[in-house]
Amino acid sequence: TTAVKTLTEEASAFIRICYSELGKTAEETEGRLRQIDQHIEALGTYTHTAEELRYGAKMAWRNSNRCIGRLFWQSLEVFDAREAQDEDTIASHLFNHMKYATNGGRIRPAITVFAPSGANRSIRIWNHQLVRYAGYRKENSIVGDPASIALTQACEALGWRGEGTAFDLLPLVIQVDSLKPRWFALPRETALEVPLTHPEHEGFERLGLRWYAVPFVSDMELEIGGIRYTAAPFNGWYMGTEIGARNLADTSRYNRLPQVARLFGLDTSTNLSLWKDRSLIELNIAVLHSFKKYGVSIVDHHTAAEQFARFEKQEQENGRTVTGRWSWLTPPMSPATTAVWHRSYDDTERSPLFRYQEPLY
Ligand code: HEM
Ligand code: NRG
Repeated sequence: TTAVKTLTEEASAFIRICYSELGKTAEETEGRLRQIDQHIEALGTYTHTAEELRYGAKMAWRNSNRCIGRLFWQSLEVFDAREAQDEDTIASHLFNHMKYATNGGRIRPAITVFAPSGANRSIRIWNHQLVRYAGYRKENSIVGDPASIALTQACEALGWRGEGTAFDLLPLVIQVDSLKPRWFALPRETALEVPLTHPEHEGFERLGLRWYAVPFVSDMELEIGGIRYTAAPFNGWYMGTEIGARNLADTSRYNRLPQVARLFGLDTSTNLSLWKDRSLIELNIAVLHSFKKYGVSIVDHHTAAEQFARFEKQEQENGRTVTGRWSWLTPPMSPATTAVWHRSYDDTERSPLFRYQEPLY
């Protein structure tokens, strides 16, 4: 029963909510709706004001059902880069965003919004995240991040060469329209990284583990009022388990639990020793400890779940309901110790929102 909505309908649904939350008068709202109708009539599309873009991006974060970090949705910094046309200008906007957000470790949530897709134009960032490690398939093994193998091959096909370590930083890959994409190596100061140490085990640093400071998701589309922003990279800060319980632990990612278990002398010959569980704890302690020691913002999953409960309360107080996806909101460690586990969530998708788009490689 999902009727296809027209651009005019989507625009008007967005403007009504947005303008009411911003405390605009009925005259302002109706005037803007008439103006948008005329634009769509004449041009087939319309252009958001800077204020609509700013608030629409915040609403999209607020509507992100899989995100546990939504308490801070109002503090999002929105960079309007809709005028950027060529790859060099786009890259320099991205580098500026990265420096602003990284902020020496005191991470600031931000989004940069590039021109929306239109009749014969589109801007796409090929990277899943602006900072991520390459992955190389060897004879009998994989070096680096297995999740990056396809993008790494695409970068190599464009002429990029990595050093071949387990933690090579991939370049940015930017595509404008259907031109050949161009790649840009990350300037050192745009990609802060944290070497992992353990508060009680000196030998831990010899595992040579590290992770980058800021998750900048760069391959999702931001849709506001029927307008599709195909390049709109955003960042917050990490929840520790994303790194310690998934990126470094999953067998289909860095798969480092066996090494951690050996370091701590755990019995890996039987499930009964709970060596995976104990290794997960030690690895996650190392992640939180190292980020703190390095002065890089991070949140543990217990605090994040408490903050999410405050978000739910705050939304309720403002007369709004919260949508969410339980299977993503529930942290991958000790899930039943958080309140999220013991509840259910309505996974209805509301616009403005972030959605996946087809990879171009
Ligand atoms: C997903 C935490 C900021 C939008 C997630 C996930 C976590 C998380 C833990 C699940 C990731 C996974 O399991 O792979 C946080 C924290 C933030 C934050 C701690 C700190 C401020 C943001 C911001 C935005 C955002 C600034 C957008 C403006 C999203 C979206 C997803 C997501 C769209 C789903 C991603 C996907 O489907 O792959 N967040 N987030 N988050 N977050 Fe947040
Ligand atoms: N799990 C992914 C990152 C997904 C988004 N997480 C955030 N977003 N914290 C990973 O790299 O582990 N954010 O905008 O802060």
